[in-house]
Amino acid sequence: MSEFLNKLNWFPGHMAKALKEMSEEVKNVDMVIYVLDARAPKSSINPEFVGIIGSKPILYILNKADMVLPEDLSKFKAGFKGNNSYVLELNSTKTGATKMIEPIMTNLCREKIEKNRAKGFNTRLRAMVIGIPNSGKSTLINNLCGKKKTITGNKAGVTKGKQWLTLGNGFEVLDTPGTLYPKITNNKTAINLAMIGSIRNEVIDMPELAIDFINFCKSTNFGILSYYNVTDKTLSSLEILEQIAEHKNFLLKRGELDYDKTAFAIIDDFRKGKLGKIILDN
Ligand SMILES: Nc1nc2c(ncn2[C@@H]2O[C@H](COP(=O)(O)OP(=O)(O)OP(=O)(O)O)[C@@H](O)[C@H]2O)c(=O)[nH]1
Ligand SMILES: [Mg+2]
Repeated sequence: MSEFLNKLNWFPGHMAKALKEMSEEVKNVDMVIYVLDARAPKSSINPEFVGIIGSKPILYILNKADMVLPEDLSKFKAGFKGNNSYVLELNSTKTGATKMIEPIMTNLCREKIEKNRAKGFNTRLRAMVIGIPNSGKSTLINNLCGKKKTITGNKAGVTKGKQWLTLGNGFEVLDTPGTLYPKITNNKTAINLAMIGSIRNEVIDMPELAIDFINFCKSTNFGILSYYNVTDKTLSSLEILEQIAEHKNFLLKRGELDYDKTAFAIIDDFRKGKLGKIILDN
């Protein structure tokens, strides 16, 4: 358990309920569309989904691909390819970005389609869209529909309940609330999920998370911090946070540095892509 997570609230009851509902709904679908966040493709895997998906075909979407470098993302693609699965990089906010999805769905479900065709009837494919909170499931569905039919927002927990949508060709997709899992034992995974906005801000110790992120920059790509004019590699992560606070003039009334405001600003800058195209997983 990561220290910056408040143990009480980060796996709320509605997620447990949603996971239960998904294990029921999966019986009614032909395949699953599994939306991952390209900024953390490995950390966006929810271990609870394995049992839910079973042997259904899976289309993995490496969503928010516009926020990372293609050459970095391509290293992660191989892990998602398989006999019964396909992987697609996507920017779901771009009009028309999802036009390849329907042919891929048809291809993944060709056995069922052929069986039905032999019996003389057409197949209207049904897919359940799943993923961690804030990965872009509802945005992807709106793109598929060609209009805004679901509510979206850049924070965890926007979709509250399941919702069926019909696409132009009669295919049906089920939007589901983003879900995490009861035990995130890997600290790095927890940090990444928090950074990409998959865990509600309210249960995160922001200064702790910002320090963890600065540690990540120091160990992988110090250049990220040049956004804040930080160039001295000998500084500790706390000293870097303090330098950023001074640089931004984030002070409390008594003239002390405002650690909370600074931490929130750094995390927000990352989430908005201002710090560059960064993949947090390795
Ligand atoms: N840059 C970028 N932003 C995206 C993309 N897809 C979604 N977003 C943004 O990500 C945020 C979350 O999108 P949603 O569609 O609400 O995410 P969700 O997975 O449905 O979230 P929950 O319902 O909370 O589980 C929104 O601000 C979207 O505009 C993408 O491909 N690229
Ligand atoms: Mg949603």
